[in-house]
Amino acid sequence: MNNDSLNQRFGIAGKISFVEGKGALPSILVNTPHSSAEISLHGAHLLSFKPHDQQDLVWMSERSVFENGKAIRGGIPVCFPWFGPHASDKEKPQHGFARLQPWQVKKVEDENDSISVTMELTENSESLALWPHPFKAVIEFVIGSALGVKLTVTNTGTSTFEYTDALHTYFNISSIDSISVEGLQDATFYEGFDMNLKTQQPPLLRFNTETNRRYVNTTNDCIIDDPGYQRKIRVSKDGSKVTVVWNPGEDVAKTIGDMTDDGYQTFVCVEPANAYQGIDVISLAPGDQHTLSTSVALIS
Ligand code: TA6
Repeated sequence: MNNDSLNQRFGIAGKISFVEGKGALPSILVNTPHSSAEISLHGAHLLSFKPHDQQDLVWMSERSVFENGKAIRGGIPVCFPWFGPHASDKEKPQHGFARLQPWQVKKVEDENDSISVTMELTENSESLALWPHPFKAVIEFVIGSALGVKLTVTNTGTSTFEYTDALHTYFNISSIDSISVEGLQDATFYEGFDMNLKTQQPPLLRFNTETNRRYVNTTNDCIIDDPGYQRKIRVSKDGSKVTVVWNPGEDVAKTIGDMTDDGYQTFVCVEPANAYQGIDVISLAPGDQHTLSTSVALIS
């Protein structure tokens, strides 16, 4: 469906419009009494969520590529049906194919103070070549004073499959040196790909180097305290036992082509996930479904 047809079917004057976004990829612009947002149909990728009179809550890389088949750097990449590198085939795309494919808009609802947008991805020749399972993935964004994102995967095939997923949220921060993340004290984590389990002692996580922690068995909210922007962001989640916290730090940032050398200074990823064999892999029998959701809100 082109933007004209999408506008005719789902557009709402002053609230929802479909436009040609960066790289000519179709984008949805959302405007509510509390906030504005942009969601790309490419990857069902949230690019912006901006409460009025605030800096954007999500970060976008100045150097992000916007191209069919390529991943966008920033916002909320949807990682599915695997998180991180593929378990057995490193040639397969990191974080799965959901963020690389066009999604279909299914529903838009105007609830006065908030607007919800629902999009869907199902199996296709490219997905089946990478992952041989029929599925339906439905993502619902609720844009209002807070941001809600809900990813529901249904097994539409005839045999059980397993998958991992994440809502790989990049938060826009004033400076990585000055923020902290609360909510992970006593949680156990793997650092990068080191499989020695550690425990976080301090109540606050601070950043002065590359950080790639995969906290396992935590369902806690996290609070990002950003004194520079004078705000605290609460990140809640459901349907997830793993929280990933990532910032590449100075040296790794230089190796990431679609990020400026100093890009790492202004984001932190806090990612609700289901990940890791034996820890939090979702197994779905035919007809079953699972929902991973997150809610992002400013604490006043
Ligand atoms: O969630 C953290 C992580 O898995 C890191 O290991 C890092 O690679 C990051 O995601 C970004 O992945 P990407 O494929 O988008 O470059």
